Amino acid sequence: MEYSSLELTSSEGVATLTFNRPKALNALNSVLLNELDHALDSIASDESISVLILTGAGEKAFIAGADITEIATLTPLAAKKFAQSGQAVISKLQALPIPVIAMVHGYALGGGCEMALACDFIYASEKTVFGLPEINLGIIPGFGGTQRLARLVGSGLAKEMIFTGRHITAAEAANIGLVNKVLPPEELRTGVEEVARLISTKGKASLCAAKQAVNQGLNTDLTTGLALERDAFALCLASPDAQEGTTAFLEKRKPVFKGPLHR
Ligand code: DAK
Repeated sequence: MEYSSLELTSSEGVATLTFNRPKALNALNSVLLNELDHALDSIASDESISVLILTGAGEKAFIAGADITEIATLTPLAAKKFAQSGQAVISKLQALPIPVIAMVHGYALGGGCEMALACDFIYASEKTVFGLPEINLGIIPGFGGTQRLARLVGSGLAKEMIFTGRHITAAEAANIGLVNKVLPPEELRTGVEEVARLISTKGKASLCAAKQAVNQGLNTDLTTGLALERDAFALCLASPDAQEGTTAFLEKRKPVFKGPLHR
């Protein structure tokens, strides 16, 4: 499929998906969300991709939110469809069986902040501005912001951001645990690619199991989470990568993981 609002590239197991509507600060409209849905399916079925990086085109923004021009024209029925397909694609992103890193610069507002929150972790440039400004439009976040932000930074800080709609800096975002690492703009890509390459050398089955255990465990109590971890651990041991990892350790050499990922 040809994309008009996305760009997908891949090199040595690391794919980069770029939101590409720079004139509208990469705002999320239905065309982009449909393309994202398609791109995620093709990434999930591509055994050569181990890690995905998400980023935005242009200097000014990762994503400045859902496309307000489109939201303003939605009938209630169209709004429901937009909400359903938007939430489904963001959930698909979160459930992708490979690690996903958000490489964020400039504005990451509303749906853009929520897109980053659905990734496994976020690296940001010093010039990033995060915020959930939906309250200023008389609406609330609808791509999981009320849920994922509260789980990540705690309900008090999440409510303060959502109730005020205020922008926060990258430094503040790192301080509250929204962002893992803040880098100067010119070092962001290298920093993200470095960690992506490191992760891509690990076993796919164990990465997938670890991601699922953390994600599913966050939605349950500790006892159930520990049971999930036990099962995921047992499944990992059935993978060729576990054989390779333990054998390599005993033979005092570096492991070479070749997958496959049980998708
Ligand atoms: N949508 C559409 N166009 C946008 C946009 C957006 N979110 N943000 C920026 N643009 C466009 C601007 O209209 C402008 O277009 P032209 O006038 O050049 O044609 C161009 O991008 C450049 O923007 P500015 O001229 O405004 O640039 P500035 O540097 O002056 O300001 C800014 C940058 C990011 C501070 C400002 O553009 C801004 O405040 N943008 C809106 C930010 C915002 O409010 N974002 C939240 C959107 S609401 C739901 C799911 C999701 C959502 C809701 C429900 N359901 C599933 C139920 C999510 C909602 C949102 O994200």
